[in-house]
Amino acid sequence: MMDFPAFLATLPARPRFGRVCILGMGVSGTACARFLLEALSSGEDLLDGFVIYAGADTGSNREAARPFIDAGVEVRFGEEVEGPFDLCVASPGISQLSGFYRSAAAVCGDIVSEPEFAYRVSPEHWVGITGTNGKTTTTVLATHLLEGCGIAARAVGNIGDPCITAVREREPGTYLVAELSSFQLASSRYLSPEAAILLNITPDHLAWHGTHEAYAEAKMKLFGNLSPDALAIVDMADEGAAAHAGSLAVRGGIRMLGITAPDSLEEEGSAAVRDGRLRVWLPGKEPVDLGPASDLAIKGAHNMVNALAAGAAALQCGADPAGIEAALATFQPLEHRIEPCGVKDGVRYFNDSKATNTDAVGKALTAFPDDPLIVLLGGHDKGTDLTELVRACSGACKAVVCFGEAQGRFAGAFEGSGVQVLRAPHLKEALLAARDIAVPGDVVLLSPACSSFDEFSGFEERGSVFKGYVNGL
Ligand code: UMA
Repeated sequence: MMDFPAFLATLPARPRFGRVCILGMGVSGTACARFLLEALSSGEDLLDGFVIYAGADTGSNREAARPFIDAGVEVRFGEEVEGPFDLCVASPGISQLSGFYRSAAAVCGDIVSEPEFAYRVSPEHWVGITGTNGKTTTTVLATHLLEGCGIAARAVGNIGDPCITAVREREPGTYLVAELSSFQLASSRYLSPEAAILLNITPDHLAWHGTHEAYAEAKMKLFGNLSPDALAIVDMADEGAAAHAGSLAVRGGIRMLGITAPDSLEEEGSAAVRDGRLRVWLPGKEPVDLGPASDLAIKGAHNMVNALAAGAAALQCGADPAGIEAALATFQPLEHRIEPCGVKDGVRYFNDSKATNTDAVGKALTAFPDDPLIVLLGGHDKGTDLTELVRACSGACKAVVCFGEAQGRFAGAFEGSGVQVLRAPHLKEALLAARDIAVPGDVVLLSPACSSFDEFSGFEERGSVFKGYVNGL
């Protein structure tokens, strides 16, 4: 990594922050603090000092704060911010409606998210990806496509790698492909990627945003500052995304690419799977063929949207179509997302533990249009309406196994649906029940529509344990 003065010399403009405070000492807060400490220690005149408001006085916050305390940085615990500050960088977990955020907003000239802060430091070569579902796959895929075409890229943001760290470490010309959550977008203002993707909008994170409208508005901030030659990519077949994209068309001056239903009319500014092939027609360019959809290892209608969106973003960043087609064919599903995890006695097993809501399960079912499916549903019940889930499963499954805390309500919802329903106390028994009724050619899919907290620490642990059980069959 180049030294700090050399890094500064690569920036189009020298940043100046004034007096800064950081809210939160998790991944985002720690990365920001590291960057600011380095800026301060470098002797370059970028800021007039900074204070860390770590949040509650917990063991983990104290531990994360220790190196900064040792380095002489002022660290405070508690949620009362005493200003004034010119700039505040707030961690995404801290809701704009919280007392902590409001207390900071009252005494700070500007309050931004960590990706916005990173963007202000280094605004070139960004791709932004948001949506309720599919962000991570699309982010990793777009990065994979750029790299496959010889364009340096790094997947950053909500995916877990903070933008500010990547900004500091990147060689000039490297693309930052940022997965951006609504929390991060809510406190962004100038962020202006070269390609901005909105995959879908369905209700989520109500507690943080207060209303669904506020959640959707936060997502739309991704498009707030697009330059005239940037590209807005929106799945127009998704009701929520299309409803909000209308305002972009009205605003004008934005190059838009709408992803449309399979075999819809091919026109400039659209992308779709047509005659089984991925077709992308960027505004002002020639239509491009990115190869057969059947070549992709990621399956399902939603993954076709992800592939079209990532392909379009890569084209926008200068990647060549042949390189994109080749890279699409080598991309493998991410862990816990319709991940193949074994074949036993002619039965194929898939781990889709990431599907913690009914919407995600509906999408997973489209990955198996011709296979007899047995789906494992259950875990910690989120209490959401199950009508749509039952409808989707009735059309696509030969059986469902309901397990965990949610088993009673889920099994009840399937009564009279015509689908065979089995019940099991936990994930392991659910898998064994599925195995017992499966015949060669069937698919057993863990796509639980629930969070995992009745039995596991998170969807990752649930998925890993499931794969272990499958291995043991
Ligand atoms: N804190 C408070 N008050 C609060 C919430 C948090 O004081 O109300 C403090 C905590 O004490 C702690 C710090 O803030 O010191 C934690 O910050 P954080 O919750 O924002 O989490 P980070 O560790 O900074 O991780 C964040 C994202 N987390 C959230 O958005 C909740 C990570 O996404 C992201 O990978 C990381 O930044 C790097 O960009 C995780 C996530 O769950 C994976 N995202 C949500 C999702 O995908 O659904 C949006």
